[in-house]
This record gives sequence, structure tokens and C-alpha cells, in this order.
Amino acid sequence: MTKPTPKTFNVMVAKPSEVEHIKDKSRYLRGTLVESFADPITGAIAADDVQLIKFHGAYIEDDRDLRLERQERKLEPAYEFMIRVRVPGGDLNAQQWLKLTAIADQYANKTLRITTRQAMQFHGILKFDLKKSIQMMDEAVLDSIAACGDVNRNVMCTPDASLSAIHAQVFPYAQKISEHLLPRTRAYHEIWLDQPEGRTLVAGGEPEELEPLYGKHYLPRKFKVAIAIPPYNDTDVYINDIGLVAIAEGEKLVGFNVAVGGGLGMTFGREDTYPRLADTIGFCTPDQVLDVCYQIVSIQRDYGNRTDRKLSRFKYTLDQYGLEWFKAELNQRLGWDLAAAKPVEFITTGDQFGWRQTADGRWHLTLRVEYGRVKDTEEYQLKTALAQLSQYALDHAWTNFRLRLSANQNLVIANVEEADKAVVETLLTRYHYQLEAQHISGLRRNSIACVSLNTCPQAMAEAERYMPSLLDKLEPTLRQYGLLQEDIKIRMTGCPNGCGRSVMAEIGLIGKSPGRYNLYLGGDFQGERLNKLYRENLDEKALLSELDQLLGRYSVERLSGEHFGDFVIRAGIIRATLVGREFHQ
Ligand code: SRM
Ligand code: SF4
Repeated sequence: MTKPTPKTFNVMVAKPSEVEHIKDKSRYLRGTLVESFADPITGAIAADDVQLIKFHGAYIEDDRDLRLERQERKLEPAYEFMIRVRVPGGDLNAQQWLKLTAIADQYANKTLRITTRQAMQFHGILKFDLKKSIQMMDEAVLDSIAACGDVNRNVMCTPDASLSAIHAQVFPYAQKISEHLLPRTRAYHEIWLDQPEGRTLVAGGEPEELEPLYGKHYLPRKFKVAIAIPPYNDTDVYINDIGLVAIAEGEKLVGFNVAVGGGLGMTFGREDTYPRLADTIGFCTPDQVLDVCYQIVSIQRDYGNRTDRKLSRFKYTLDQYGLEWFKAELNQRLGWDLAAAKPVEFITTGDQFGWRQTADGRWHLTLRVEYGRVKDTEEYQLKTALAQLSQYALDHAWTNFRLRLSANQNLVIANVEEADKAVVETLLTRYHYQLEAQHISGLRRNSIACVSLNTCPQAMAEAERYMPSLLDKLEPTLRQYGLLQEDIKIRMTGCPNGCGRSVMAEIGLIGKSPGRYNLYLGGDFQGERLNKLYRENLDEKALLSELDQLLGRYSVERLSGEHFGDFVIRAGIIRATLVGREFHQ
């Protein structure tokens, strides 16, 4: 194949998308954000700024529960902002946790939302409170730079130190890669933190900014990196644009397998969009990994589709030009060749709940947080318990105390000395929080639901708010078939964008319209196989009936140790999806 032409803005063959034009004239992501946020007339911001503010970690949304009523009353939608904090590896200290809790209480909807990428989100922030929220984050050395937008997003790594002897060697790479791929524009510091302009003016007054990786047009689309430490695939490593699998020799990290081109988003009605898992292309050593990530991002910058944003993720660049071309291009940019990948084996994408100990004698407690929403309810007060625990850590100079967010929307209380275990347990039980996840069903333990309504503008059906009641209705069926404690992975999203990674689930539910879902089957337990559409547009009754039949068969026909996702394929209920391009077939 002849070498493709790089698709930089100026030499693009086809028409650049509207977002490309917005980036082009944004003066490195400044746009008219200052003016928009000073405008007292509306809760909204200018149209171009709606795109630009994503690069600063925020989205404009409106409360969809109020949309109709406000339309009828001829009021503008109830505009509010979502902001996503960048937390590489999901790692937060006590002071940071307290600041985030304060933001939730003072400016947002009084909840903290752990995301499926180990970041933290706030919802319901009003326009004039956004800057104050960002400044509060900054006081705890946190930011929302590149948490959204056409750049590299939050870098993931397993948060649970007890799962691997090499965790301490691997974990810092989440932070290092995140920093290495951060945009360099000073726009964020100027606009939100009132820090002086960092740009120099060249002749003619054009601001010249040092943005060596991204340039003026940043990436064609969002970009994601994750690290997993086998045998645990709790970051769903193969759904990322770059998936790094840590390789150990004995108790020493020797490098990473490099996988490229994962991504899950698709659009109903467009079969040229599809989820795709990353292909493993080789191995690099720890001191090579930053350069490898940088050069992969640079190839996507130069060759990604900048015309049709539905086809602009890296996965499509790879499928368009081919893996062999990509490997050759990468090796050329690196100036050396990746080594051959090492064999790896994963056993699960789930979290390991409860207390677990590391070799240094410290304890780590993984708590289930229902769909990542840290809140106080009448039943339990998790938000208060975690804030009090963080305050205790500060008061007692417990400096290595950490709260770590998991990619399954859960939380690890990390680095607890034997003597402090009782403090943690007392606080959690005082606020009625269950320490162990073993009291709930295996299906619930292995469930994820995306944010969806009432805040997500893309939602077609409920997810986070509906999943608990759906599970209430499924659990009697599980009990009847003796499957209550069986680990089965179920995930729900309110639309096909894939934020809750439904197409990787053994039971995947994707919202089609209010109260109706597509049912997908055949994902595996270890995160190495996509599922496939089984039934379309089911209401709750039809869904429960389908699952009743499937679970009934599973209970009698399964082989010893066989996971549900493998069973439905072996039993001929669904065909396995082996490559993303065949997802719709
Ligand atoms: Fe996502 C867009 C929430 C993880 C694929 N995602 C959105 C937006 C911003 C809606 C929008 O565009 O207006 C959602 C905000 C709703 C809200 O009110 O909070 C949203 N995504 C989320 C979170 C919060 C879901 C959650 O329940 O935790 C996750 C935040 C991650 C983070 O901290 O960075 C989240 N999103 C994901 C994942 C899973 C992952 O990365 O592990 C995916 C699938 C993987 C992938 O990227 O392919 C994902 N989100 C998308 C897409 C589809 C992208 C595509 O390639 O087509 C969109 C829509 C878009 O980009 O146009 C989207
Ligand atoms: Fe919103 Fe769809 Fe993502 Fe759910 S999957 S948060 S509904 S964009």
C-alpha cells in the first residue's frame, strides 16, 4: 500500500468538520470562554465555547427531568455544568478528597461521581460557580485539564495494590503518561486560575504557543490510555486507544505489552461505526513507554479522520490503513522496533472486594459504590463517612492514606495499618455502610451503569437510576436457579456510546428509547471479547422473560466453571464477535 497522506488541517483532502474550524480559530483553546462566563443574561455559553470547554474538562448540560416543563413555560433549559477531574490511576489523598467533597456540597448536586475511567465528576454546577469549583480543585493540586476534549484523557491503572507485587512499580506510570501527553496551552491557567498569559506574541500579534504534540488542531478525537497488571484486567485495557499490559519477571516490572486501537462507541443506524478491541503489536521496556505513547498519539494526530467525527477515533485510522502500515510508521518514528509481545493471561475485569493485605503488612479495603455515586442517603451516609475518614487521616498525619477510584466505579481505601483497620470499620459502620460486597448477588457485584439521565445529553434511556431496580427484579430469578452468588457481568448504558462498556459485558444492555433496551450477549469475563446483539428494543417485561430463559438454561447446561458469556456461545445462543468490524454481523 502506498503511504497515506497525513491529514493535517491545511492539506486535508476532504472538508474539515465544524469542530476542526472551532479549534483552528480558538487561539489554543481560549475562544470566547472568558466572555461567555461573564455573560449574565443566560445560563448557557456561546456555541463554539460549548466545544472548547470540553478541553478544560467541563460540559454544558441541562437537567433533563425539567426539560419539558421548562419548554412549556417558555424558559431556557435548566443549564448546568458537569466537570470531570483528572485523576491518573484514580489516586486521591485525604486533602484532595475533602476538597472534592466541599465542591460537591457547595457548588454541585451534593454527590461525587466516580467514573468508569477512575476520574471524578460533579454534576449540576451553575455557570457562575464553575470557576470557583476549578479554583477549589487547584487548592488541592487537582485539575480538569484534558479530562475531556480531543486529547489524551485520564490514564487508568489498577488502583488495588494488593493484586500484584509489581503494583508500586507500575502505578506511577499512570501519572507519568498523563503528564507526558497533557496539552501545554496556558489557556486553562489564564481563564480559570487567573494566572498570567503564558504565550508570546510573534510579529503580527498571533499568539505563539508551545504545543509540540498536539499543535493548533489537537487530535481528531478523544484518546484513551490504560494500564493493566495481569491476571487482573480491572481497567478493561483492550477497549483503549493504547492498552498497556504490565509484564513482570519475578517481582520486577520489565516492560509493557502495547495494544492499540480499542474503542467502544457506535451510532445506531450507522454500521460503519463499531466497537473494536485493541490489537497487541509488541513490547517495550519501562523507559521506552512514554516515547511509545507519544509517537502513537502523533500518528493519530497526523492520520486520523478530521472530516467525519463519527469515524475519527484511532480504531478507524487503524482499520483504514492497516496494522502493518501502522507498525512500520511507529517503528520509523521511534527509530527502533518494538520487541515481540509477551504471553499474558487475564482472569477477570472485576474488582476484588473486602480487605486485602500487601507484603508490607498494609491493608486495602475495596468498597462497592453503587454506580460510582458517593452520597448520603437515609439508608447510609458514605459521603460523610469518607469525609470523616479523610479528616482523621489529616489529623493523625496519616500521609500515605489514599482513596483510589476504580474503573468499575468502586473505591479502594488504601494503605491502612493494622491498628487503623478498626477506625475505618467503625466509621463505615457508624454511617451504615456495608464493608463487604458478598452480601449482594454476583450479578450486582459485577454490574456497571453509566450516568445517563438526568444529566447526560445523549441518553435515550435510564441507566444509573434504573439498574438497581432491574437487579431487584432479576435476583429472585437468580435465586430460583441457584445462581445468586455466580459472578456474571452485566452492564447498562443509556445509549450506544459505550460509557459503561456494555458491549464488553456478558449481559449488555443499551438504551434505545425510554424504557427500552437492546440486549447483547457473549462478552467474556476477562475483557477479551466483545458481545453481539441478541434481541432489540425490549421493554422490562420482555427483558426479564428473555433473561429468565437464558439463566435457566445456564443453570442446568453449563460446564463446571463455565462463565455465562462463554456458555451462550458454546450453546449456540449467539455467535462470538471475533473482530470489531464483524460486530454487526
Ligand atoms: Fe463517555 C460522551 C460520561 C466513559 C464513550 N460520556 C460522554 C458524555 C460526556 C456525554 C456527551 O458527550 O455529552 C457523558 C457525560 C454524562 C454525564 O452527565 O456525566 C459521558 N463517559 C462518561 C462517564 C462519566 C460514564 C460513567 O458512568 O462513569 C465516563 C467518564 C470517563 C472519564 O472519567 O473519562 C465515560 N465514555 C466512557 C467510556 C468507557 C471508557 O473509556 O472506559 C467510553 C467507551 C470507550 C471509548 O471511548 O470508546 C465512552 N462517551 C463515549 C462516547 C463515544 C465515543 C466514540 O468513539 O464514539 C461519547 C460521545 C462522543 O464522544 O461523542 C461519550
Ligand atoms: Fe450518556 Fe450514552 Fe455515555 Fe450513558 S453511554 S453516559 S447515556 S453518552
